[in-house]
Amino acid sequence: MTPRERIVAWLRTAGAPLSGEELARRLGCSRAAVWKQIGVLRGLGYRIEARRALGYALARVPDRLGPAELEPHLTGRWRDVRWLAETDSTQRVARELARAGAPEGTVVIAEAQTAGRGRLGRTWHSPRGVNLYCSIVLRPALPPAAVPQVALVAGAAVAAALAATPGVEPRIKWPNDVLIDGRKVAGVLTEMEAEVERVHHVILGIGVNLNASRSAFPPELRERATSVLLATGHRVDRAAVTARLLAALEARYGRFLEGGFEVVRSEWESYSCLTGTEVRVTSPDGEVAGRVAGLDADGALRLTRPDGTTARIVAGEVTLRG
Ligand code: BT5
Repeated sequence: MTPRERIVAWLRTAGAPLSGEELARRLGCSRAAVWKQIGVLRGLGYRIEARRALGYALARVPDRLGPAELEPHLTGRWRDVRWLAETDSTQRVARELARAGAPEGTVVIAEAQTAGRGRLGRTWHSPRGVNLYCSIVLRPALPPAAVPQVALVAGAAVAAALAATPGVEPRIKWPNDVLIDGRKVAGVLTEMEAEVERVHHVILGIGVNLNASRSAFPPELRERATSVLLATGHRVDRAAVTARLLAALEARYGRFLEGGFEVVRSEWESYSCLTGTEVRVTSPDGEVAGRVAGLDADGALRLTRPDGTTARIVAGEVTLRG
């Protein structure tokens, strides 16, 4: 954490004002330097009151997803959060960190993305300051073919984190779109660097629409996308939801590494909106139609074709047949 982030964290947890002298002692700098940092924080939207003879007190924290805002909510071990006011894509930033040796659990969060990425070259619309855009560096000891399962694990974690918000009933559309009322609220993207047998790193990207209003979406997305605000009528505390999601993900990812996808499968299926429905899947191997029977132990989608035979789909796009 930077000195400013440490000041915020201390003021938040102190329960009483902290004197400039105390802050200077903790930071190992002069009181004038503390005073300067307080000025910068105020400029960033923190309301810090100076109480005569007592010291500084934090009256309001801006709605941001920086380390200082997340810190009080974080419960897991992933605490190295790199915050950016804006970037092209958190995937790009996390990949560079991973190449430079960043450890598993390093999290990159941006308030806005100018070139947010979806799968297959699609874009992820990333308006400023209302949603969550994060990428996490993972270093699973897995063969490359098992990496799509990480995205399924992430989908289950996103659904579980959103389900904790009153009034939200998330569903997952295979492989990992998270929907509320049939509209997409979150997307997951995994990108990896690997050799034939060994994964170097996986960059797990998660975008969740939290407090975006209808007008925050471009017209072509308004019927297909939603946010927690649009679904419930209530704004959420973005920092609290983000921390909940990271904890949900860390827990499931840990269980998955130990026990395989099988350990997460039943939870994933409990959120699935496809089981029992008639679908058409477009995959690199062509098109298959059938009724969704469920997920295999490795995360492949199992379809029952009209002639009763079973198809296993490992990658593809699902459309509902209605
Ligand atoms: C995804 O792709 O759903 C994966 C999205 C991952 C985004 C995160 S944000 C943090 C990290 N950094 C990045 O640059 N990316 C990741 P896909 O299944 O291909 O879905 C993309 C499609 O969803 C688009 O073509 C649109 O139709 C739709 N879409 C775009 N932006 C959306 C949004 N904000 N909400 C809902 N739908 C959206």
